[in-house]
Amino acid sequence: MRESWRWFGPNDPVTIADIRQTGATDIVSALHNIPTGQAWPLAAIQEHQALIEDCAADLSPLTWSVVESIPVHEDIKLGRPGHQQYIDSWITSMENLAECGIKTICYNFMPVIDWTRTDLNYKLPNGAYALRFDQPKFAAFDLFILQRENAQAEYSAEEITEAQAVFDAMDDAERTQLTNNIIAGLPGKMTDAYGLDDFRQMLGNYIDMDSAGLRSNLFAFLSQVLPRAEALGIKLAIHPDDPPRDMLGLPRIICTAADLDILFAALPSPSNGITLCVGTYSSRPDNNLPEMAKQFGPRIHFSHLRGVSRDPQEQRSFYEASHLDSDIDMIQVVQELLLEEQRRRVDLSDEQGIDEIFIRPDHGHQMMDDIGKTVNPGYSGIGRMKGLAEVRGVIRALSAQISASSQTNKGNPA
Ligand code: DNO
Repeated sequence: MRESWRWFGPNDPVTIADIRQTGATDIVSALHNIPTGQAWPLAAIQEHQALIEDCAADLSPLTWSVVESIPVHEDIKLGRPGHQQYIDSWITSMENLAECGIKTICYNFMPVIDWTRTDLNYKLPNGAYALRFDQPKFAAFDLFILQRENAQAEYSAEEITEAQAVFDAMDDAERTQLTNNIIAGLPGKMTDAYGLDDFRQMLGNYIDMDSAGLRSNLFAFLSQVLPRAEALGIKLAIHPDDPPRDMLGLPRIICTAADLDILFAALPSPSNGITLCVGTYSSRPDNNLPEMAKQFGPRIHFSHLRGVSRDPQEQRSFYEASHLDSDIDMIQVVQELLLEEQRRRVDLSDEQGIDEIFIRPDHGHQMMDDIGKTVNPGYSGIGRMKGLAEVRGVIRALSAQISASSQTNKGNPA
């Protein structure tokens, strides 16, 4: 298992020198300044790689191992005429990354919005701050701020009344804050910042698109990308839709184990894989994370480790809990990932290196010296380091157990 850490580039307040102190060995990054749809030039990748990897000989080295993400142009998701140029650029970026030895690529296929939260400063009882998604607030945005056409039909009368009350209780500043959080506020988003009018227009492009249509556009994209990825030794790792369900009238197609079954039945290429984002998948109660880690083991190339605590009354609302204290059994998930790596080891001869799973502490609380600093929401320094340290302890303890029991089994063949 390789401990990685997301770095947003030279403007990230958590610097490469900071990351080195966390003990992470690998970096997850992207060229965020290149507009969606344009190919990433080799020289730009090399320059970014040098920022990460060049260091004095007496410092612990860091390696840019994972890309998160190469954004997928909306025209590809919409299957619009002329979208082929964007697929070609995506493939060129992938080829240039392979040339630099960067071979794990996370991406997503969420229309219009990427990940979404309603509160970026949800105060926890211990005084730290977490990210939160509040369903009634989201409905208030959809129904009364965005005033999306036909939105009313997607909510029950009770939900509309509740959303109205939430909306009425907010002042203008809170409404603006909520709007910004949803349409423009989060780091690493695949969409450019826009206003409400553009946002409405972008949503409108999907008015006739259902899940089947979006899925067939994903498969058309992948059927061009995967053969090239295979030839280059690249592993693609699709990130789930966060939160994992349809929203704002948009279809979302990577939400459950059943969605992944459909994906792999259609495109079994070994390069077709997933980012097991534990926090995202566990934002709905019908996803069993340890089971998914086991079922999709060989397809997991990258994993975001964090958990959520869902609201007992409204299971679509959640906050991002501490890495080991959430609704999911993180220890069991890590155990399954380690067992998967062990299977990979058995399947290969000793000389071949196995494809280790890259993990990163996903999101962290804003705590201690993070508070009062400008940090990218979810991407604090101390909060994430706490998450990484906790998860590292679990990995070390379980790895020791797994290797002890495999030694015993070797000594006592059945
Ligand atoms: C949030 C992230 C997402 C993710 C993309 C992957 O913290 O997990 O922004 O990077 O959706 O393509």
